[in-house]
Amino acid sequence: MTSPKRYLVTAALPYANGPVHIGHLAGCYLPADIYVRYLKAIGKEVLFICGSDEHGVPITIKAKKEGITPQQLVDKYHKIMGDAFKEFGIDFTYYGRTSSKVHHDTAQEFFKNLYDKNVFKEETTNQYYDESAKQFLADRYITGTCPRCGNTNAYGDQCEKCGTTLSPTDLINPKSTLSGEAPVLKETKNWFLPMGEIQQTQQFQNYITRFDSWKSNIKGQCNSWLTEGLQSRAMTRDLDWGVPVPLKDAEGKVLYVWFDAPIGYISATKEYLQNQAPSTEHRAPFSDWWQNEDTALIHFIGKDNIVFHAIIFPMMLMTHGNYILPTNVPANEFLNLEGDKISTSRNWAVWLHEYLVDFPNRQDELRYVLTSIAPETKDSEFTWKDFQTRVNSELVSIFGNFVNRVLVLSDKFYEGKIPDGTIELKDEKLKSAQQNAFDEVAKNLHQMTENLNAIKLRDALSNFINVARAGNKYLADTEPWKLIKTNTEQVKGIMFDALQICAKLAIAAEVFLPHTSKKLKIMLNKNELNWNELFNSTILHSQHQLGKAEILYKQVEDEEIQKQLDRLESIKKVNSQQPIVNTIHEVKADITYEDFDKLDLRVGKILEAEKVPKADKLLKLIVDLGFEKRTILSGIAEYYKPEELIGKSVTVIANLAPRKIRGIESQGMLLMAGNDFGKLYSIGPDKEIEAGSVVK
Ligand code: B3M
Ligand code: ZN
Repeated sequence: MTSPKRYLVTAALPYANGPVHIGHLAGCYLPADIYVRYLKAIGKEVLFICGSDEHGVPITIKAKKEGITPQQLVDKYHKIMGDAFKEFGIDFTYYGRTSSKVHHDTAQEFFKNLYDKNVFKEETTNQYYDESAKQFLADRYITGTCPRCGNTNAYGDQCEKCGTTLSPTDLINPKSTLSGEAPVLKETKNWFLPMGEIQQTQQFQNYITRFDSWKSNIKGQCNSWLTEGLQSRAMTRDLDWGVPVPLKDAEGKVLYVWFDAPIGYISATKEYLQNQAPSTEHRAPFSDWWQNEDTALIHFIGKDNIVFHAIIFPMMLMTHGNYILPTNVPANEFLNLEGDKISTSRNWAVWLHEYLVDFPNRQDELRYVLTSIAPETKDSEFTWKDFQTRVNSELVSIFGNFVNRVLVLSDKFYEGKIPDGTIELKDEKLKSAQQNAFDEVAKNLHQMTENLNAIKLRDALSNFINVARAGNKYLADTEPWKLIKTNTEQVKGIMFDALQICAKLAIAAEVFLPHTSKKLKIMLNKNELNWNELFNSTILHSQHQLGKAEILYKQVEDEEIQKQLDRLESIKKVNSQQPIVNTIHEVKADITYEDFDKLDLRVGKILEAEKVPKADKLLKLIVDLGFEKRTILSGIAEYYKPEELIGKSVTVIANLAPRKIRGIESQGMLLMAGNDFGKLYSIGPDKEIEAGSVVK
C-alpha cells in the first residue's frame, strides 16, 4: 500500500476473566497506544479499537471458580480492565465488549454469510465429553500433552508453549479440567472452516505476500504453519456460554470464541460510529474503515494470538469478501517477571491496580520502563531492580533533572520570562557545546520519527531520552549558573536554546509519557504544542511567561522496591506449598564403612533458638550435646518458628569443622530432610534419648 488514508488500529481484546498486568501492557496495549498517539500527532485519521473478550471457556472456568455467573464475571472485569487502561493513558477511541447486542448480531450475520456461501464443512465427529459433568470438553476444558512439543499442560485448542493450534483429540493423555477424569468420546455436529482448502486459493496466496514486510518472529511462525499445511478447524462449540449459532439445527451450540472475538473489532467500530462518535467531528463512515483498501488495518497482539490474527481471521474476512485484510500484525513476544513466566493462575504478576496503590500518580514511570524493555523481537524481563534503575538514572537524573534545571534557572534569572532569542554565542567553547546540542537533538528527533514509523518503539524511546541527555550535556558544558556572574548576555542565549529543547520534549512526550507531557506543558504554560513544531528552532518565543516549575519524577526508593520483592517472595512461598512432584535423585557412589565412620553423629537437644538479623533463612541455635553446648546456624527459618524448636531432639554432625556464617561461628550441622523446593525438616530420634547419644 502506498500511504494509507486512514488507520484502523486494534489491540487484542483481553479476556474479561481477571485484572490487567504488566505483561498485557507491555505486550500489546502500550505499543498500540504509542503508535496511535504518534499517528494522531502527525495528523492521521485513526480509530483505536479494543474491548473485552467475554466469551469462551476462560470466562466460564473463572466464573465457576469465583462462584458467580459468567455474566456477573464479565461485568466485573469489563469495568476493572477498562478503568486500568484509562488510568495508564491507553487512549482507545472505543472500548467495546463482546456480550453487546451489536456484537452478537454482527457475529451471527458473519457466520450466516459464510454458511450461506457454503464455506463451512458440516461434520459429525467424536468429541470429548465429561460424563460426570455432562458436558462436551472444548478448548480449555481439556488439557493434555502437546503432540508437537511435549508440553504436558497444553489446552484443547492451543499449546501456549509452542503456539500450535490444536484440537482436543490431538492431545496425548487428555484430561477434563472439570472433573480431572479422562473423557469419553461422543458424537456431535459442528461447522468447520476448511483452512487447508482456503490456504490453496489464489486470494490467500496473494494475501501472504504481505508477511514479507512483517516482523521476522511473526513471519517465521506463520510460514512454519503454512509449510506444515493447515487443518480444518471447528468454528462452533457445544457450550452454553457464547454467541448462539444462528442455525435451526444448532441448539445448545455457540460460535467458537476465536470466531466471534476478532469480529469484535468490527462490531466495536460499528458501535462507536453509531452511538459514540462526536457528531461535530468529521468521521469516515463504517465502509471506509472496514471496506476500503485505503485503510491500513493493524492488529497489535501478543505472540500467542498470531495464528488467529495472521491466518484464521484473514481467512474469515476473505471468504466473507466484504472486508479489507490486515496490513500488519505487529505481535510482541512475552514479558517475564523476575525470572519466571507471568501467570495469572499462580498470581505471578504485577497487577496494574496494585501498582497504582503503591505508586500513585506514577503511571508514566511504568510506561517508560515497559516501553524500554518491550519484548519486540524476543522475550524480555521485568525486574523491580531494573525498574528502579531506569526510573532513577534515566527519568529522574536525565529528563526530570534537565527540565527542572531549565525551569528553575529561568525563574531565577528572568522571573520565568523567556529571554531574548537572538543572541549569538561567541566563545568557542560555548559555540561548540551549542552545535553539539543542536546536532544531537536533531539527529535523535529524526531517528525517533523513523523508529515510530517502523513501530520500533524501544529505539524511539531511547532517541527521546537522548534528546534530554543532549540538553543536560549542554547545561553541563556551558554551566549557565556560573556564567551568569560574568556574562549575562551569553546565558540568555543558552537558556533560550535549553527552553526550546524542553518544548520539544513536551511535544514528543505526548506519545510515550502522556501524563508527563501534560504536566510539562503546564510548566511551560503552553497547552497548544503541535508535533509539526518539533523541528522548529523556535517554539517558545521571547517574553513568553512560563508556569511554575515542578518535579516531574520522584526517586524510587530501596524500601519501595523491597516491598515489591517481598510480595513476590511470599507469592512464591504460597505457590511452592502446592504439591509438586519431586525429582528422583540418583544414588551417589558407594562409600566404605570406614568412610561413614568418619562422621561423628550425635543426638542434640535444642536449648535456644532465635532469628539471625537480616538473614531470612537462618536460625541461630544453642544445642546441648551432653558433653558441651554448641552454637549452630541452620537454614531452616522458613520452616520452623524459633519457639517450636526449643526442647526438640535433632541429629548433629559433631565433628564438622567450624565455619563462620554472618560473623557467627557455627560449630556443627543439623541433619535435615530436604526436597527440591527447599523444604527442610529435621531428623531426630523418635523416642526420648539423652543428648550426646551416638548415632550409628
Ligand atoms: N482474548 C486472547 C487473550 O486475551 C484473546 C484475544 C482475542 S483478540 C480478538 O490472550
Ligand atoms: Zn506445544
